[in-house]
Amino acid sequence: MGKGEKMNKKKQYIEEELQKAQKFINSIETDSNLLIIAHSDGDGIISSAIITKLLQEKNKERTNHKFIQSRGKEAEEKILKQIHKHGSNTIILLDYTPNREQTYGKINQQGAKTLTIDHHPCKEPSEAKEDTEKHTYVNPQKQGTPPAASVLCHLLYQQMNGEKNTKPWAIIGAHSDTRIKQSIPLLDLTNEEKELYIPNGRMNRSLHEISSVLLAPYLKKELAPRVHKYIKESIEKENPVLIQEEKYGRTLELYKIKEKAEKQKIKQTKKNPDLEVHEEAKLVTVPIESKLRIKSEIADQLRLKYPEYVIAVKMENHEKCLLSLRSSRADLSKAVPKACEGINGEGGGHPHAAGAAINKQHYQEFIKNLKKELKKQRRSK
Ligand SMILES: [Mn+2]
Repeated sequence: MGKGEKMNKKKQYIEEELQKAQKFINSIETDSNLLIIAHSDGDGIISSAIITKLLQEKNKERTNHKFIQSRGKEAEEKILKQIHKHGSNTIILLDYTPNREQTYGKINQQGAKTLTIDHHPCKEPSEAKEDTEKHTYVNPQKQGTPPAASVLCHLLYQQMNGEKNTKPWAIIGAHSDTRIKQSIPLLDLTNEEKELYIPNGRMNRSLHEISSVLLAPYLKKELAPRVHKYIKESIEKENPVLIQEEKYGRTLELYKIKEKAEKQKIKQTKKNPDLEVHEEAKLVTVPIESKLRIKSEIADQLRLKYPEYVIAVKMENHEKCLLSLRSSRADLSKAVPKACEGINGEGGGHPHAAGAAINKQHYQEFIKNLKKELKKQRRSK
């Protein structure tokens, strides 16, 4: 099969998957109490802004938002609490799939129906994948790497005759998730749009800046709903650079935090204080200390510096070790959950980018397990 043919097949498959979401959204009653739960990164925030816009155009306006940063048991308990607090009967999960057994069951038992639009590999075995009357799951994993969640939301918006052009937003979401390559071919950009958004095949600088600002909710959680609001307004005004233009106005705080993080990041990346190299497993562990959430950015930087290795950047809170892992070769979406088996900790993500939260007492064991898994993967290649 040729490249173009493959892409057409993929497009068709994604379109079919999204028809399930379309059916779900059309079935929402006007007086429904909606709750959108999204990952608190750029991709999640943009996904939720696009879907909120769509719901508004369909006169389904009673919507609450909750942005979730971590994955695992505690996060999922928070989700259940939020649903209870708002008395929501319709839940839309974006860029985020609860992985614990029973979480969907518990939501659906409370009488609420769920729509999930995600692109993360789904943990096995999972009840998430089974569509039921109350539960719709859209995650096009079957034909190559799926695009970013915000691209899926953009395509859904288009399918449902959305009034605005959400392409630039989808590009920003994809960039913030390092999914540009998988996402661009699905956007059908005109030459004019290409020139505007990705001149010379790279993201336009102002879009790039917006993408950087989207990092702020990572650094300061309470900013996520505000960033969401700015983006929604920007989509409404069809102005992708609205946030950037207001760099000196109401989004100034975001830029300040971002700047501070940038400085710390450079310092930490250069310093590499107690960097530990586990040669046999091709693993580098890097402990850092910072009040800002910059570990994933540092992991990204170090991966570029050491492409042969898996990078694990570690930060600690009172009870847990929080890790951002990056790799160019190993499949972390398999190795990290495996390394968590039998210990007090949880983790997972994409093949080349994953995260984990491990109880402090079990950290050494986690590293031991991870090394074992990585060595196994290397042997089987
Ligand atoms: Mn994402």
